[in-house]
Amino acid sequence: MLTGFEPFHDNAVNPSQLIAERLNGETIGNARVVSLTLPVVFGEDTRRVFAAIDEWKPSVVISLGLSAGIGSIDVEMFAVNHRIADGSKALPPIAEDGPAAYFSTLPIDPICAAIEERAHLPVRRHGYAGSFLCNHILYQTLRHIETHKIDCRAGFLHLPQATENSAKGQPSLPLEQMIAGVRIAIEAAMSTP
Ligand code: PCA
Repeated sequence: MLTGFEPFHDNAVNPSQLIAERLNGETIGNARVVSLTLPVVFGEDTRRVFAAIDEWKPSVVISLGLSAGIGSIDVEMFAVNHRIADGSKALPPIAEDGPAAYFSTLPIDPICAAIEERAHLPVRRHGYAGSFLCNHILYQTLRHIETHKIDCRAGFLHLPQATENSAKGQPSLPLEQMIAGVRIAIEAAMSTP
């Protein structure tokens, strides 16, 4: 299962949505991709993802999001238990009784190696997914899987702006290349024991 996010803030286009939609229905290796586009709204993101996991029973969930300003595909290592709150500088916890962090359960190094060697794209193994919706969806997805004892791997890839939609001089990657990179990441996630 692949998730992307709708446009948010001043990003008129979100490549994560375009990539999730493009790969929807594709067969990669022996896996069929099902995609979901999420609104950038705390609570609505998780409501839809939990329902989809429970209905589709995926063996792998890869969530995608835009990180405007990066020039590589960032494979996130973990999600932390905090989130941005409206109108406040405080970072309240996502789950009062939750652990400080959840580690991605994707095979991160094989994914990075596959993106670099087979898609020839810049890729980084990255610390964590921030304080906004991308960290939120990763934390909550991993928490849902763990607390319900679901047999499923999950993780997150942050993407640069698509070159087609970015201002001149801004870091970006062409959309088609990112689609190829995510396809290879899915293949690596599915084929790594
Ligand atoms: N990026 C944001 C939220 C939605 C998205 O695509 C983030 O990095 O949290």
